[in-house]
Amino acid sequence: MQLLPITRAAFLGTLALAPQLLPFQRLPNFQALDEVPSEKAAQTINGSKILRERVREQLARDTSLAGPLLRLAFHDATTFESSNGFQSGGSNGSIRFELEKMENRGLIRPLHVVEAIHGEINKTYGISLADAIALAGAVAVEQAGGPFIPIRLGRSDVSRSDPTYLRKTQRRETERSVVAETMPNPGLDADGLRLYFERLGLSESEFVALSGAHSLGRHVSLLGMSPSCLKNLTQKCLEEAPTLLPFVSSSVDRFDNSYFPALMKWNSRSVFIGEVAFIPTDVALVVDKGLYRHVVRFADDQSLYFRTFRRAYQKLVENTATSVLRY
Ligand SMILES: *[C@@H]1O[C@H](CO)[C@@H](O)[C@H](O)[C@H]1NC(C)=O
Ligand SMILES: *[C@@H]1O[C@H](CO)[C@@H](O)[C@H](O)[C@H]1NC(C)=O
Ligand SMILES: *[C@@H]1O[C@H](CO)[C@@H](O)[C@H](O)[C@H]1NC(C)=O
Ligand SMILES: CC(=O)N[C@H]1CO[C@H](CO)[C@@H](O)[C@@H]1O
Repeated sequence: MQLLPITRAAFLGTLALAPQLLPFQRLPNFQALDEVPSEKAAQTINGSKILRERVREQLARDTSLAGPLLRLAFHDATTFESSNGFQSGGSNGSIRFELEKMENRGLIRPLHVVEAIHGEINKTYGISLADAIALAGAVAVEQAGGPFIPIRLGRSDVSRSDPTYLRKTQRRETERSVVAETMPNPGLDADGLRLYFERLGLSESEFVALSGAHSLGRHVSLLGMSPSCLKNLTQKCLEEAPTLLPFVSSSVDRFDNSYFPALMKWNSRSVFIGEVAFIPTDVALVVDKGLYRHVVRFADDQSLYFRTFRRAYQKLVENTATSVLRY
């Protein structure tokens, strides 16, 4: 039974995190799974293994893919909305149809990588493109030095884009707390972030952990762009931007907790202008006392950060998953 060790590992992964994540589902009988892994589960195990391995190979060749692959998975998943039996968006491969959106600039490259790998395996293993995107994001984290993240699969692919606006706009007192769009607005303040991520089932510590992914990858700078691009900033200009600056840390291709000490350094006003780049939601984690508590904890304890990030990633991408097991 070659499948046995993988089944056991996948199951133990599920078991360890089961209390928070599978509140309404009965856990499968471990013994039964070991003895008779269903044909479909066996296929999924094989398919996810192959897919993870292929993504690892790509990342070994080009470490700068880690940030974009993780961003791809985030952007496919965060559009989820669920209220009163109505559900839309979420991790369902719709990102293919959303590349024109400004916030999705730079995602063509990682999408092509995932599509190419997915195209090789989907006929045999029945893994959707949405599953492949979510798995690739998890592999990017692991390969860049972060935690191993098993995830539930069984997503369906859709053939259109997700809505840009939420059905229900939410806001608290402040002007910048208004949550109207399915993608997070980079101008959200602390209350806006709370509202935005509450919708996705994430706690404060979990969304602060997710923000830590800003330590991975680069952001587009307008420095060095051609005059014609500066006049008309098209998607092509953004895709091919010559200057990509690190966000908050210089270890741009490493998944680590360096984001949090960087925020603390900023808080103590000891960061030089031009040294790092923050967006307003980063700053929101510093100026809000409740959120800043988590920044300090994660700066102090990388393994706590990894565990919290893993849980947050699973919650985010599993909103549309249907399998009971994690792969
Ligand atoms: C899964 O992979 C194992 C080992 O490579 C193979 O023996 C088995 O037949 C595969 N099962 C399916 C359903 O693809
Ligand atoms: C397999 O994936 C490729 C690329 O994502 C897609 O073009 C093709 O239609 C898929 N085929 C099946 C059978 O799902
Ligand atoms: C900007 O570039 C796009 C794509 O090349 C083009 O369709 C559009 O007309 C241009 N806009 C202006 C104002 O030049
Ligand atoms: C736009 C769209 O069709 N979104 C779908 C994404 O997938 C989830 C789960 O399958 C559906 O609930 C959404 O409606």
